[in-house]
Amino acid sequence: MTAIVGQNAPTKHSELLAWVEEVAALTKPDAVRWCDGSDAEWKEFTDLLVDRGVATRLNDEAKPNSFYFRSDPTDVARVEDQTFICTETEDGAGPTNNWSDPAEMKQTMGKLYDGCMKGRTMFVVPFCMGPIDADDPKFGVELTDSEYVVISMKIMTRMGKDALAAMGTDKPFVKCLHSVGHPIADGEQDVAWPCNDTKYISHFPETREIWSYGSGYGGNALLGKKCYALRIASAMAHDEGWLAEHMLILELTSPENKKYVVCAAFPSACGKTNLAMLEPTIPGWTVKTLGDDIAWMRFGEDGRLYAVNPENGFFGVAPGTGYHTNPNAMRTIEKGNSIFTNVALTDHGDVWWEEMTSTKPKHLTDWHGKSWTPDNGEKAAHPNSRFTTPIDQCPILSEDFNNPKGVPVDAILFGGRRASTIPLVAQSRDWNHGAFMGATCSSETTAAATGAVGVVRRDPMAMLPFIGYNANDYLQHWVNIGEKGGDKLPAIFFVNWFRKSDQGKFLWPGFGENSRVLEWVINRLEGKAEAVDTPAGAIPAEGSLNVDGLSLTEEDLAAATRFNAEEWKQEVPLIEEWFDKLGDVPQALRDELDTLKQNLS
Ligand code: GTP
Ligand code: SPV
Ligand code: MN
Repeated sequence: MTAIVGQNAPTKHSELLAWVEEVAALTKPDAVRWCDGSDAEWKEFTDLLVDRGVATRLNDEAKPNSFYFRSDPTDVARVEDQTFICTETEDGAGPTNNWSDPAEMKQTMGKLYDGCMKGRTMFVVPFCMGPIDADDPKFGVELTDSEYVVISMKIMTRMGKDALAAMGTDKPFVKCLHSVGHPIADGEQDVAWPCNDTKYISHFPETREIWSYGSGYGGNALLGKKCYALRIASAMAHDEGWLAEHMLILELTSPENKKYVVCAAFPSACGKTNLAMLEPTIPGWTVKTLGDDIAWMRFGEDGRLYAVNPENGFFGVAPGTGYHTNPNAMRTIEKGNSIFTNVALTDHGDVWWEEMTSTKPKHLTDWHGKSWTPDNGEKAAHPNSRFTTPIDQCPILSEDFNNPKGVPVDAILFGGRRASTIPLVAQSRDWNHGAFMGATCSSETTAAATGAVGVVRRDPMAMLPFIGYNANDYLQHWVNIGEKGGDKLPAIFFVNWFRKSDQGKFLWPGFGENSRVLEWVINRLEGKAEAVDTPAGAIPAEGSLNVDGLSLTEEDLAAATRFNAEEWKQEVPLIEEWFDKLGDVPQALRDELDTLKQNLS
């Protein structure tokens, strides 16, 4: 094994070489291959996957250079139950994470990793999260036995030889170890989607390592994404005084040609990709995209917070995406060079999913590989089926996407999927009130993680599954950032596109119409919009939200935007319960809860 690793290694990074050798000795692959991220490599891998019958090449006229995968039906989402934060003390992982002692976890997983790559190749995938020419580039190397992961990492990160070269001989990097956990015995046939019923997604924030086993699904397997850019990076950010957040980044230009940057944190499958690429329905406003899932925010020399998207592609929820909801996502994927997972396949070799078009195709092959017709009563695409597509294909990508300094943030939105209580938009009084809004953020669970869907749970800053350390320390970190940043910090708002009528229909039309809320947010910053103070924050005064041309009844508008004291009185005990569960909540946030209670009484 040593010979294979040493001979063709395109680096002299001694720590990397030693680690590759160590992992190869443990996992025992048939070969080790260093990935360069080139187009030739992509072609080689995708050709191979198609030849093996693992991937389907889509019709070149519809989606050039694009590939379709069906996963094992049990491997379709993040596995939060099997996600661990392994810190020296249990307190390090806090009250919201699964904890394991690092040594114990390494022992358990070491046994699983022993020989787990037999019959496969181990790929060495160097990557950088964020621009490689940043002052302090954040490198990672993923060792994986999955070709699907390699080609996905090419889309999602700055992957390959440039990242490896920039790592030099001694730059620090996050060690990301991944195996599908499915060795191939001599003479055995591989399966289309190798994985294992035993899964572990383990993080060692103190030593900046990730060990993932048993799954090929996005958030479990593309380790640059949630594992690194949120769980490990949030721990780095805590130590280094910045923020790693589950946020989209968008740039908004007003009719006066003034630019603003808005970041927004919504839980998984709650509208980040859609808002990030929004096509405003109100005249004079334009949106450009910087990111749809993760924002790293650091203080600039002027004391403001600057946001960078560490990713290089979109891993978007397919169902619900169409020209009527997110035309810019459709334009992005139509340029091709994309991967589609667990959607349905048309008879013409193109992809389809629920609500992509208003009329359903007459016949499809569904995500299980079964023949599907509109009357069979089943969803053709899995609710968490995804497209993986390069960000530079987005027609409205901001010119600042590759700017290593990032863009100065004017406003932060927190949001969730709540059928009641939470108004369409509310502005916080100040940073700590905004941090309280974030800390108490709640949402109905979605198909992005395994488990029940539609259950309301607290999801602080939409980071519940992604905080790589103690959630109370994380919340204190937000309070500390407030003290450090003072009045140069972004204003914080709360939004809810998902409030429902008594009949169960969404009150607010959402999607492009959310531009009206963005306009109100900017007008608040400019002192141009009237608001009414409520215990939940400042909500639009009558007439201050632009509803020109919006087809919505007065009643629905009122119901979508209203503050309802009765609903909030029922919310308070739920927040108290949440704070009790957290235990050691920062005093500044407990004070906010007291203020809320006083204001309600
Ligand atoms: P992750 O990638 O899991 O982090 O999800 P996300 O937050 O990027 O969510 P995304 O934008 O992909 O939206 C998830 C689902 O919510 C899709 O089915 C969308 O069609 C739907 N959705 C997004 N925005 C809106 C909205 O404004 N109103 C309504 N009703 N649905 C929306
Ligand atoms: C999410 O679940 O929030 C996602 C998809 O963005 S995953 O990469 O699986 O985390
Ligand atoms: Mn996400």
